[in-house]
Amino acid sequence: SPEPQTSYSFRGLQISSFANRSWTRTDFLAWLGELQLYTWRNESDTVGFLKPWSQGTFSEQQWEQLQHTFQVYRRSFTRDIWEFVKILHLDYPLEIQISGGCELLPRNTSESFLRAAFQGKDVLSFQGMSWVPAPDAPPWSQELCKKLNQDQGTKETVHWLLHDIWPQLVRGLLQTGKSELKKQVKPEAWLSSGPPPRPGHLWLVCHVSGFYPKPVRVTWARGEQEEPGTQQGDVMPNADSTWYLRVTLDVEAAEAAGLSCRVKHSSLGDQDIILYWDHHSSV
Ligand code: 7LP
Repeated sequence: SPEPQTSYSFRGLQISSFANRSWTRTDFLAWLGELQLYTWRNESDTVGFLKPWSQGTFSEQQWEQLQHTFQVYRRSFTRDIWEFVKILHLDYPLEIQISGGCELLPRNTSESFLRAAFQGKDVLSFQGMSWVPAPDAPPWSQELCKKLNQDQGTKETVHWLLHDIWPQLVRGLLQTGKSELKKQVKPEAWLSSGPPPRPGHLWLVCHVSGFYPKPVRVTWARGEQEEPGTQQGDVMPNADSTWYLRVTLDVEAAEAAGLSCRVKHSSLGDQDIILYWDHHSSV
């Protein structure tokens, strides 16, 4: 059952496309929990803030230093890949995705990861103090890791980002973004019937809309007993940055009486929303 979120994970994604020998672009995106905080498009020289609190508790100067590290990295990365492609005889076009993240754990500890994918498949990750090929990666990823592992300076920078900077950034963001991160918005819920799936059956739909944050549990039940065959849809975004979900049930018309839809959400505390099909006036 959903609980007020107590831990937030920080996630960064780099997407690099190399179309041919000369055309390439690299974009970065990063989130704290479900909120995107940063964007850095290929066309831009600087990292863009998507929230007024994106700088966390870093000073202007600390942020400049961090940004400079990333500017150097972006240039070097592109140059490196062109070189690797030649050495390893890889074919264009190629897509490289690098994802990294950090989770704050109890007792002031944290857990971080960094991994890279080539053409959508994992090729390597950073473990402890070195680059390691992914299980089932192509044979050249051994060679690639060997080469990357010779660069002590870069390994130290990666370790510093993963284990010092990211956790520090996240701790700051939890302070500067506090009110937005703690935001709770209650859902409304209503029932409707969909097109009958087959003669003598009803298609019951329970709509839940306007809730925040995203975790929610919606079930069809008879008394306390959850109905088998409940179909949960995908949680969809509303335009006002709240969420929407519908949960459906196919039942024999005669069995619809006594069914209810139950909504559990952190904003509701213990006060689940319960809607009874019997009370619902079908049109
Ligand atoms: C920052 C260090 O991506 C994701 C965060 C990584 C931050 C790394 C850095 O920019 C490059 C420059 O290094 C040189 O200057 C440094 C000081 O500025 C140090 O002195 C360093 O010793 C010196 O060498 C460096 O060029 C680096 O190689 C850039 C890229 C690093 C990198 N590696 C991991 C991901 C590779 C994934 C490739 C996957 C792939 C490759 C080829 C084909 C298919 C798939 N360092």
